[in-house]
Order: sequence, then C-alpha cells, then structure tokens
Amino acid sequence: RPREPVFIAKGSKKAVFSVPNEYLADKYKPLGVALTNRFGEDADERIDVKKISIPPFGEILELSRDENFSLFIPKHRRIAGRLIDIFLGMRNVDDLVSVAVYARDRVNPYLFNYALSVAILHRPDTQDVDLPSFIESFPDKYVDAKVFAQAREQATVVPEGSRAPIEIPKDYTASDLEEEHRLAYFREDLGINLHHWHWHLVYPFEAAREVVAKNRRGELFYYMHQQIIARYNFERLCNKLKRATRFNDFKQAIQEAYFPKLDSLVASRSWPARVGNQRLKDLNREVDQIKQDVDDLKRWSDRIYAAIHQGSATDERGRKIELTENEGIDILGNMIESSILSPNRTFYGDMHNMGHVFISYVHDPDHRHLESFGVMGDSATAMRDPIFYRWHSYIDDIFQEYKATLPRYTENQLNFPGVTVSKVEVQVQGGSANTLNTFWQQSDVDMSRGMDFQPRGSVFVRFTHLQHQPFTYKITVKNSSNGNRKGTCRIFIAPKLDERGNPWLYRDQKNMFVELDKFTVNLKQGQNNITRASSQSSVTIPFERTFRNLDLNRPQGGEELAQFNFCGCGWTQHMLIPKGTPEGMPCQLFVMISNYEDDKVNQSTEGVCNDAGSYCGIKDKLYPDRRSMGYPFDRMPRNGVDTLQQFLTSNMRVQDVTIKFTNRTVRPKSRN
Ligand code: CUO
Repeated sequence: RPREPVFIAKGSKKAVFSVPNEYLADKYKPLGVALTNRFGEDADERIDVKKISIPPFGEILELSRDENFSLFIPKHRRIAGRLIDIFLGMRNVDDLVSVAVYARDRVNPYLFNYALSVAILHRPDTQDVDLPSFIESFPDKYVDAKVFAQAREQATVVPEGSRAPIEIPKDYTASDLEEEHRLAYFREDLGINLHHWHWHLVYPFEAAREVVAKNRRGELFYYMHQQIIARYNFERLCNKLKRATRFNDFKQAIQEAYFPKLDSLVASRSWPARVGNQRLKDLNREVDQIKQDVDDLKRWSDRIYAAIHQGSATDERGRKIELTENEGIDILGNMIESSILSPNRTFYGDMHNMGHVFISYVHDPDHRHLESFGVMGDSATAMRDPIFYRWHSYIDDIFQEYKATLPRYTENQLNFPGVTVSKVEVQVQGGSANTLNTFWQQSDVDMSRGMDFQPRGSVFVRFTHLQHQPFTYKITVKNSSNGNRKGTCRIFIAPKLDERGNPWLYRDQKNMFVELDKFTVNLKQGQNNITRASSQSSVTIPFERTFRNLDLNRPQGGEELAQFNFCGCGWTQHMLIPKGTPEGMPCQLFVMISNYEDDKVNQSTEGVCNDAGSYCGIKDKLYPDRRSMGYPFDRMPRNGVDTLQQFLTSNMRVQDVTIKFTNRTVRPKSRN
C-alpha cells in the first residue's frame, strides 16, 4: 500500500526516498529503482537512504501488516517498546531514516507510526521533524466508514479543486431510541479523540525508562482522566441523563451497546461492535498471548484498595513504599494504569489497561471467530464507546478513595491573606453578561494522506461539532496587603444542581468541577482588573492545531512544523464549554487566586507547547504547578463544610452563569 512518505522533509513540498534494494519489501524488490522513479516524478526532493547494518527485528515482525494494533495488549506494547528502542538507539538522523525506511514496508503500519512518533518526540535530534496529523494518516479511526467509498469516487472522477467536501452526518452511529446517543457529539468528537491519542503518545506507559518517567506522569494520568469524567458527567446533565455509573461489578452485564461504524483501512475489516448486555469473559487468545481471568481484575483491585487503606504499597522485593501526601497519587497512578513505574506489577497487576482489553474482546474472548478488538482497545477510538466512561468512572473512584484519606485543606492552605476576589463576570460580544452560548459548527478536514489511491490531492470531509461563542473573563481582585503580590488564577465550572435539581453537597460537587483556565497574575496594591480571553485557556489548543490543517503547498514556518508532535496534546478548543441546554443550564463559575509562592515551580516555561499545560504538562519541563493536580477540589472538605459557599475563603468567588444552547449550525466558508 504505497502511502505518502512518512517524513516530509522540512521546507520541501514533496520528497521521495531513494532506497537500497535490500530495504525494499520482497514484493517490491523486482521493481527496484523503477519504484522510486514512479513515485518520484512529481517530487521536489530526492533523499538518498544510506545502507547501514539493520538491527534484528525479531518479534516485531510477528504482528502482521494487516492486523490491528493495540497498546493495551501486553504483547503489542512489548514489541512497540522494542521498536521504539531501535529508533531511539540510532546514532543519528541518517541512520534513523535508514532503519525507518527498512521498517516501513515490513512492520505493521499502526505499530510503525506509533513507534516512530514516540521516537521522534523523544530524540533530541528530531525535535524539528514533522509528523503528519494522525487523522490525516489514519482517518479510518475517526470517521464513518461510508466516507471512504465516496472519497475514492471523488478522487477518481472529480479533479482536485472541484471536489466538494464529503459531509459526515451528525448522527450516524445510532438513533435517538438509544438515550446514550445523546452524548455521541462528545464521544465521537474528532478533537477529543485526537487529544486522547496524543496524550497517550506523550505519556507512554511502556518504553525506555527515560521516555516513561516524565514528571508526575502517574498523577497526570489520574487528573487528565478525572477531568474527562467530570466533563462527560457535565454533558450528561446537560442532556438530562444522570452521571455515568461506575463499572465496578465485573460479573454484571454491560447494558449499553456501541456500534462504531468504522472500517479499518489497514486491516480491511470493520471494527467489531459491542452488543448490549454482554458480560466480561476470561480471555484466552493465543494470537495475542493473552490468558487472563476476569477474577484477576478483582484480585488486583482488592490489593490496590488495601494499599490505599494501609497508606503504603509493597514493591517486588517486599519493601514498603509509603503513599505520601505529595507523591502517593503519582505512585498510585502508575500502579493502577499500570506503567513500568508501578511499584509492583506482579502484585498490583495491570488493572486499567486490562480493563480496556477485557471490554474490547467481550465479543470474542477466545478468538474462535478470529475477530480483533473493539474500539476500547485503542486510545485513538476508546472514547467513542459509552463503556469507556463507566470504566474510567470506576478507575477514578479508586483515586478518589485515596484522596479521601489525605489531610483536608485547612483555611490557611486555601486562603491568600490580603487578596480578595470581589467580582467575576463573563462577557460575550453582543450578549448578556454571564451567559455562555453554544451551537453547532461545521468544519473541514483533509484526509487525503490516509487514502491510498490515485489521483491524489485533497479530499475534505465536513463534520459537525459543538462550538461556543468566544468569551472573556473580567475579574476584580483587591490586594490590601502591604505590597505587590503574585498569584495563580484558577478557573473552574460545574453544574449548579444535581440530577434531581437539588443543590450539591460539596463532597459531590467537587468532582464535577471542570478546569477552564489557570494563569499567573501580578497584583498591585489596591484594585486589579484582570481580563482573560477564553481562547487563552491553559486546557485547550486551537482548532487549527488539533487538526493541523496544514496545506502542504503553503510554505510553513519552521516553528509551526516543529511544535506539532507534543503540541497536538491539549483539549480541543471547540469543546471547552459543555453544551448547556436550550432553556439555559444553571452553572457555577469558580475563580480562585492562590498564593504563587506556594504554586511556583522554578523553571522557565518559555518556548514550545507551553499553552496546554493543565492536562498535558509542558514539553521537557516539570508540571507547571506545584499544587496537587485538581487543587483545590482534589480533597474532601474540612470539617463543617457541606456546601461550596461554606468552602470559600476570601480569595475565591463563585458566580452563577448560564450555558445556553441554540440549535443552529454555522457552516464553513465555501472551500471552492
Ligand atoms: Cu486514556 Cu483508559 O486511559 O484510556
């Protein structure tokens, strides 16, 4: 399947590789140079690939080229780790290119793309190398299978420039008979799924230690996924559905079904569906080298709970590891996910990852039907399935169990003496204060790189996603202390009422708060007026970066190319604000200014990808906030606090806001 070259040499429009004959896959060898010539006709640059001694690939080649690849399957992640090591071990970029070219037509394409992406992300000498957007390379993981036949037809019949975008209908995976379908716009959002794929690319759980052991990665696993659940539950309340129920009884039938309607172009198969009311079954799949009992999940979780309640874990050599107030959550994150940093994988197992695997094989646990895994088996697709949120609600609940054992924040640990937030307002252009507006928008994404047919050229799909009107926070802060102060402004939002329409208890509402922004403020004495735009959010990246709708014919700034890999991680800007309701969803906007002296991390965060730190961290830096992730909502409240109002100290303020959804669709400007 001749796809376009994986590397786009910087500054060139199109490059072709001149490959030593030995490197060609056997089926192409007879063609030799003719192949380069054929694909090189319209190339601007020819890259000679050096012949080097290729390290043995061994087990890596056991995953055939037309199989699906899952990081959650232990065998797959082991061979991915080996391939990453090979790519990382190359002495220089020329050697990396050689081994990558050699690997490309031999190794499973998903595995190849993943391992090379991780390597490029982590090698010091490839920081300015660009990778195509994952949705461009593998659009089949994101869009309705029907699109590809239409795209093929268009590409063959209609000349480039006259091709109309192919529209993906908003409701293609189910009908309103299924109430879970109300959330499809969130679960199947391209930007959300791309964020999740990128997050796991940046934070792999199995690879060389220096690649895995990023600052607070276990804690970030907890926090980023906790926020996904908070956001999803918020959306559920907007859609008159109760919060997701934990999947905590592994023997119970899973009521919700999911039919993804995705086709794998690589495996030439449909992604398996998950019908309703199935139960997890013991796995015995020789092909994946998996033999695991459902009871193992229970055993692992019992041991994890025991560690939480004892306040310590036990490592492989029987030594005690304290789950300290500062580092306990990071250890637990690695233990529960699990990553190679788990204190004891033999004992605490591989809880969260294997949960994905059990669910993704529920339709064929012993491989008798020769079926591959469902969408839960792949971080690029897992968030589409309703069970993802039930599984992660359960995982999050384990973390919350631990958080409940930590000392409560005292008023002193929350307050910032002398600093008072006296007013908070949200403004939208032409709208009323403290009302946020949401609606549908259509956008186009080019998928042509992932489509292997001639003639080439852009093929756009048009999809419909949620959008909000940009807005501005206006925050008034009084500094009555005896000098200038520096603070961290933390902004969250939560629904004001629970499923029954009652005000929340703090202990429940704290888990509903969705982070919207976090930034440093300088406070002079007296009154300070802080203005901040929604687009500056420390949670999100701009739409253009999510999709990186790069037009390769347009000269790119080197910087734009260089930053993509890491910078693709970040919640998608168009999903910053939950959908709300047509009548207006009552919400509470929470603003806190904490003392920067207790927040600061001594480092420079100048440079690339420093704008979506809340969920993704900052490339090659420490996590940019010293507080526990989720602060101040990450713990049970101090004695006497039952409600949010009682929780507030003078450096915090709550403002009622309304999210109003209008059922209109903003269409893109005509592409032709
Ligand atoms: Cu991100 Cu379960 O970790 O999908």
